[in-house]
Amino acid sequence: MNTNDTIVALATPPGQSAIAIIRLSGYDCFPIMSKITTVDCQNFKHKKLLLLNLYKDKNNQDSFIDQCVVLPYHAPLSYTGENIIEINTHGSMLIVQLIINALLENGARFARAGEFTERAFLNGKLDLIQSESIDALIRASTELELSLVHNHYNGQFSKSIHSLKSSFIELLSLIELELDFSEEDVEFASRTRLQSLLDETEHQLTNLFNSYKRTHIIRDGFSVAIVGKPNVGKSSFLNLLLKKERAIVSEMAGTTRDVITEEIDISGYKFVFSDTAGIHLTDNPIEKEGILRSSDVIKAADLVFVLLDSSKRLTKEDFELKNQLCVDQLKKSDFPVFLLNKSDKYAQQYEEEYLAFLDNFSYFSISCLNGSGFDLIESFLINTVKARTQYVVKANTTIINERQKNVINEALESVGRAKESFCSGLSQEYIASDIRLAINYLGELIGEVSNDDILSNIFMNFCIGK
Ligand SMILES: Nc1nc2c(ncn2[C@@H]2O[C@H](COP(=O)(O)OP(=O)(O)OP(=O)(O)O)[C@@H](O)[C@H]2O)c(=O)[nH]1
Ligand SMILES: [Mg+2]
Repeated sequence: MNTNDTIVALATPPGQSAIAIIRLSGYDCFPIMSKITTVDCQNFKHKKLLLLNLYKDKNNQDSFIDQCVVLPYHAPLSYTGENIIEINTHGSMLIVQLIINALLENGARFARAGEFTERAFLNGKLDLIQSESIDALIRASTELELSLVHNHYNGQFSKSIHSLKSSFIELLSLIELELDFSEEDVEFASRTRLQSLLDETEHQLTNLFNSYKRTHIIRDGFSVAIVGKPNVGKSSFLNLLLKKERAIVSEMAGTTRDVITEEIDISGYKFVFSDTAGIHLTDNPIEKEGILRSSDVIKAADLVFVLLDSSKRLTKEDFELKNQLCVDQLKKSDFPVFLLNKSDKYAQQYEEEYLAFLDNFSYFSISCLNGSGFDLIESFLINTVKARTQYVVKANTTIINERQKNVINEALESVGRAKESFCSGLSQEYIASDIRLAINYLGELIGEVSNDDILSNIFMNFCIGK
C-alpha cells in the first residue's frame, strides 16, 4: 500500500445531482491541481474557498470542463491529515469523469474504497474505532442507530477501552513485579486484590461482548415473523403495516409461497417484517419449500405474530402451530403473540374456544379489512423494542460490528485462561502471558496494534470516496 500517492475519488453518489464533490488528497495535491487550472494552486490558503475554471489542458482554453468551487485544506489540518482539495462541480457524471481523468493524467491515482479514512487512521487523525464509526454513521438508517454510533465517533467508546486497558496494565505490572522478585518470595499484591482485578476486567469484557447481541435490534432491525395457517390474512397484515400493497392477497389459500421481507421505520425504530407461506400439511413441493422457509424465519425472529381467522372455528393446524412454536420458543424468552384477525366478522359463538386456546398468551383483535386494532399493534411493537433497547442506548460501552466482537472475544478468552491459571495456582508467568495477550487485543480493537490485512479487511467495506 502506497500512502505517498495522491488519490482522487468522487465523494458524492454517482448520478445526476445539483452538485458533485471530488476529493483529491496527498502530498502532490496542489501541484497536480495546478496542471488543470490557470491559477497557481501552490499558494492556496487553508480553507479559503475559490472559484476556478478547470481544463483538460490548462494551455488550451477550448478544453474547458467546468467552473468549480474549490476548497483547499493544508496538512495536517484535514480529514486525512494530508493536503486535500475538495472540488465542487456541477452534478453531471460527464463533468466528474472529465475532471477525474484530467487529475489522473496529471499524477493522481484512483482511491480505493475507504482509502481516505484509512489515511486518516494511518496519520493519527482517527483511531480504528472512530474510523469504523464513520462507515456505520453513513449507513445508519434510524436515529437510534445514529446515537449508538455517536459514542464511537466522538471517542467516548475508545476512552472506555483505554481505561479498561489501564486496568489490565495495572494487573500485569503487579504480577510482573512479583516475578522480578520471585527469588525473594515477596508478595506485592494480595491474592484477593489480584482476584478482584481479574474478576472486574472479565466482567467488563463480558458486558462488552454481550452488548453486541443487544445492539443487533438497533443495527439490523427488530425482526417480526408473520405466521399462521393459509388464508388467515398474513399478507393483508403485512400490507397494512407497510401501508402499501406489497404482497399478493387473495381468497385462495396458499397464495404466498416464498418469504416476503420488508424493512420499515416506526417512530425511529427499524423493523423487519417477514410475511410467510401458510403453514399446513401439504404434498405440494413448492408449498413444502415455502413452509420450510417459514420455519427458518420463525427461528431467527425477535418476535412471532401468529394470525388466526377469528371469523371461523380454530382448526387442527392452529393447535399444531401453537404447540410447535411453544416448543421452539421455550429456548427463547419470548412467546408468540396471537392476532385474532378478521374481527369485522368475529364469530362470537367460538369465544370460549378461543379464550381457552389463548390461555395466558398475549393477543390482539384486529381487522386487516378496516384497520381496527392497528394502533394498539403499533404501540405494542414500539414498547417492545423500547424495552429491549433501553439499556443499550443508555450504555456508553457497546460494540457495533463483528470485528470488534471477535477481538473482545479473544481478549475475554485470554482473561478466562489467566483466571484458570490463577485459581489452579500455576506460575505467575502463565497469568502474565495471557494478560499481555488481552492487552494486545484491546490495542488491536482501537488500532494501536494493526497490520495491513486487518486494515484492508476493515476499509474494503467502505464506499469509494470515503
Ligand atoms: N373480512 C376480512 N377479510 C380479510 C381480512 N384480512 C384478510 N382478509 C381476506 O382474507 C383472504 C386471505 O388474505 P391473505 O392476506 O391473502 O391471507 P394469507 O394468510 O396471506 O394467505 P396465504 O398466503 O394463502 O397463506 C383475502 O381474501 C383477504 O381479503 C380481514 O380482516 N377481514
Ligand atoms: Mg399470503
